[in-house]
Amino acid sequence: MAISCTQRSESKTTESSRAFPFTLPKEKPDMPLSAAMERNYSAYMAPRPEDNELYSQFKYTELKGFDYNNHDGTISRRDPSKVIFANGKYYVWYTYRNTPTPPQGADNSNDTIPSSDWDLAEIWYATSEDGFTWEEQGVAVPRPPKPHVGWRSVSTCDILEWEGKYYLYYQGFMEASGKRGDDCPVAVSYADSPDGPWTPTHKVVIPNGAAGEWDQYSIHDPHPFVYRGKIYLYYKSDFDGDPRLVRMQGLATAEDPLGPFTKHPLNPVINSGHETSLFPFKEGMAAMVTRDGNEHHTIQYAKDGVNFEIASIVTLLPTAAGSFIPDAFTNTDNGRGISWGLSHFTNATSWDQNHAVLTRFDCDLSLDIDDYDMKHHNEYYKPEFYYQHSLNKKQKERIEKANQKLQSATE
Ligand code: AAL
Repeated sequence: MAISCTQRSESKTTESSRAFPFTLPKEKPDMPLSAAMERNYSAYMAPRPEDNELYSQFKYTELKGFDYNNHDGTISRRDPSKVIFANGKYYVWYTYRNTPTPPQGADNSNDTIPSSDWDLAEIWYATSEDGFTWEEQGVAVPRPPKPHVGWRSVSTCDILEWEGKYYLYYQGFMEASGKRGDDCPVAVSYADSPDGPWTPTHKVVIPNGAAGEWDQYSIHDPHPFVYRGKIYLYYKSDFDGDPRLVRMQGLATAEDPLGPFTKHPLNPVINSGHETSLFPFKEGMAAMVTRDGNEHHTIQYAKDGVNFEIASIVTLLPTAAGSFIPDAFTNTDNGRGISWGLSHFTNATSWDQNHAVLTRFDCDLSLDIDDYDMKHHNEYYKPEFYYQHSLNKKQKERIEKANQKLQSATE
């Protein structure tokens, strides 16, 4: 049956009043929405990534000032702390390994041969005027004598400034990493100045969990902040191992930097991540969740610092980021975010020369800068970038077998 123009335009109007509009609404439109569109307005800080303060690309710059023995695997620097600014310059602390050989695995390790890249390590530090060229200052926390915590290796540190004093938290190994697993608790040293001297407490400040608990073997990546009037120390644990390891993030809080720390009853508080870095953001905490787990390559946000939700999905996140966070220790409820820091590249050349190098990353996860060039999301990489991620031998054999099966079935 023919319909009049009016009816057609009315039906079109009716139709178009139900259709999603051409101009993307800045606020959630009052209309029935799919789950994806509901999420686009409820899960993220803006319907477009460009306007999402917790979305960013990441740019990397090679650092100057660190020698790696021609990358022969005998010198490694990794797992940098947060960067702080004091005495007119930037400071960073990190795991420093300098051994006669590259890591040889737990079974081949001894008092001088490291089992892993962070075995037989110390905590060293460096300073910089600009964050690009660094001057290595030397050891901050050496390995203490047996039987003190960390006698085998002290690694993966982070810095806390509290009531005018400085505290370095670090993993304290009592056996070569890899004997059973990457097993260690966390210890702490303190100083009146970022240049030291550092006094070890020789005590475990974040203990391993009880037998059968998720964090019974490893307390990794200690990451302290001053938040909500307390010390909020986030950490990672490797658990399960069926043999596949699961890596998730926990939280422990304290009123005093030397403890006692109380582990949060909701631990793990982040269901993914390895070398995950956080920063105060608005009234909550944001997390750069890298590498492992269902929600790796995301930036997450928790208004309360505990209950994290995905705030953006990103690529090329810095691993083991030690961000420059001016309000990390100010007990802020208006966290401004970050724009740069140091991170690392592990296995920087080849496994038989296994070592890590420090690098600088830049981003726009800051409420105080508006770097549009950090907000692109239709990212493009050259073909050779993709071809570096090629099929392995087993995958090629599987495909060959599938081809043969198809050919023989059709003969
Ligand atoms: C890092 C961190 C911890 C682990 C090892 C060195 O990425 O998760 O420090 O123990 O790997």
